[in-house]
Amino acid sequence: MAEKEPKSIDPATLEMIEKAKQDGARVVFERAESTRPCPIGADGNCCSICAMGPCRVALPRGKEETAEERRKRVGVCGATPETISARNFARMIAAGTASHGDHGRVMAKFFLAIARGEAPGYEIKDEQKLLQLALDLGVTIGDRSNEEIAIDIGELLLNEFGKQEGELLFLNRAPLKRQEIWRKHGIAPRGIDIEVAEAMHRTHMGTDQDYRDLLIAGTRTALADGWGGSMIGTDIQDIIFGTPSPVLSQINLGVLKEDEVNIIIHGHEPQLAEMMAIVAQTPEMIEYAKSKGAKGINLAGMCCTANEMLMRHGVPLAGNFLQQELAIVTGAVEAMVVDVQCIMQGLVDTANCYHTKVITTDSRAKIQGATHMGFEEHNAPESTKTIVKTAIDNFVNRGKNIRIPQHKTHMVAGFSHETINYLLGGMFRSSYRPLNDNIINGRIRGVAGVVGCNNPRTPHDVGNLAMVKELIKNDVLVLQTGCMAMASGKSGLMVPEAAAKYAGKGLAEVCETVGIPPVLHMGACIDNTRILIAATSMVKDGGLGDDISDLPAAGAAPEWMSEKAIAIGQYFVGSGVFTVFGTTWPTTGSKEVTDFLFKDIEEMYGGKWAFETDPVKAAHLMIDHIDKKRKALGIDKTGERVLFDMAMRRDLE
Ligand code: XCC
Repeated sequence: MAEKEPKSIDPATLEMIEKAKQDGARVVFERAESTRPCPIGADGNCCSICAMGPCRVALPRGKEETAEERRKRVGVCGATPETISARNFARMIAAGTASHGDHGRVMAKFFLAIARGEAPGYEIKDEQKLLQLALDLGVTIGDRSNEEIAIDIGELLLNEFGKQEGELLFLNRAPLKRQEIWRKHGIAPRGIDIEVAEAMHRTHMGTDQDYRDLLIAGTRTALADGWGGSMIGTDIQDIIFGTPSPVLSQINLGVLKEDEVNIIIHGHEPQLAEMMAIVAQTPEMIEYAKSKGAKGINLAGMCCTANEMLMRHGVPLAGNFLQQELAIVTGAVEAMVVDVQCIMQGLVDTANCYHTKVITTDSRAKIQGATHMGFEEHNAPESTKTIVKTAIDNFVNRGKNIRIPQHKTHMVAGFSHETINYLLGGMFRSSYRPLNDNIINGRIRGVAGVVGCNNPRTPHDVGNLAMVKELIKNDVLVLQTGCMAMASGKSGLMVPEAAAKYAGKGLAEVCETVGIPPVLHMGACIDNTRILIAATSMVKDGGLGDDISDLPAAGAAPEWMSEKAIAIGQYFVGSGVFTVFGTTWPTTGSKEVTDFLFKDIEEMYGGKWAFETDPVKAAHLMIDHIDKKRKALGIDKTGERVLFDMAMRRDLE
């Protein structure tokens, strides 16, 4: 990043970075300057999996890659740069898959607890989705109660994690051709945990030392995330908490309120947050807040828990990943309540400069210096009340140094696959037909998923905005999740009026007719599976080929940072999608590995990776790919629209 370049495109973020400096509080933007990335590790050229190393196998500066140099570029065990690079990459996939998988497993157990009446305060909210899932999984419906059906479904899904052989059940949701590709290449995952465990074993010192084999196994692991752990998580969350439908809310640090108790919920698993949304609004808690001098309780979200709460309750979003510490810098946050994933340890240090309490709630994610208040699902209302009360009690400790940036933007979220289906086709004829038709007639050029994180190695939200604007200007409908969805929300791209302002003529016309924004918020990162299902529905609706790889579609994560993002990218590639990442690429240290991921893999799976740090150029890589697919489908030339009269119709019959 050039020295003078602003650290963010978002004025609220810039304002709080300044305030942090004045207050002597450390935040991620500053740490990213003092801790530069290790160039050897960044290229995937460092192996630290055994105690003979860590071994660095980078080509020394100024040296030519001669055959002799090449022979020297190995670890103590003789591992080549390809093996080291592929091993590191496969381990990233395994960690990402494990994280989403563990989330999905917790949801499956939670679902069973609800069905068995062991989690008071929760219920099955979406009966239709429950019954649909029962049909998909072959669970008997008959005249059984929802709970009885749910127990069977819960047991089946929980079994997906420990299953040792066969195939994951949700693979059969994919287009038939896709399933054949997976089987042909031996990458149909057997179970979720076994794929993660095997990836860890293969990458142990002295096991799999063929980079292609490692990457193929890595793809199978990633598919166990997309069509396994994540998909189970999304489906169950919809059944328990409700399938999202369009909801209007607001985003950015300006949603915090000076005269109320501000509680931020941050992380990924929504069971506590769901209860928090209920408990924080009870008269008992509001009265308690008033007794401490506050006007009420203001709940706001951060990262993916925020996306979950936004989609189902319209709870405002305080911001995305890089804004977590900045919320504390406002001086107005009583409690930062966190669960799992993407929670910076730096929160505690920032909070020490203010009155904010950082409260960890999950037994798997404690932070030294934070207050741990374990959330008990079996006693959820009471345990949530204790957390909310702790936040309220902290209101009186607020200092005078409070500044809430006056920036917030309206946004519409809640575009689940079911909602898109309904909006396009109506309740009784819901289908993707209108979308497919508009792609075929060229009003919509294609579809792009732009997802993923923020990364302080690239200016905050800049890559997302440039990419998304370029795509919609070129009539590409954009689907978003995670922190990138929030970036678009903050920039005003997620309201229906954005279509006329930013979208190309064709896309704008369709958006205006249906009444949707040109950029659709589909949820948290775990909900990238909604994009897989949407893509599958497009294939099944006909006219756009017979596999996901035939669709005029592409994916991207311009500001990624987490291992989960790599797992997601790899399951998209393994599902046939061209996927472009920005910021940095972890295998540049090995030409062979990079070539395999960027070229050769396409022959096998129909999808491949690309890396491009310029978001507009990256958008054009996606558009070029979309055009290539349109051409292959024979829909690249938009013919004259012919209106058929009755005589012409009769001639056709
Ligand atoms: Fe984390 Fe999901 Fe990335 Fe955001 S997008 S930084 S993974 S919160 Ni998931």
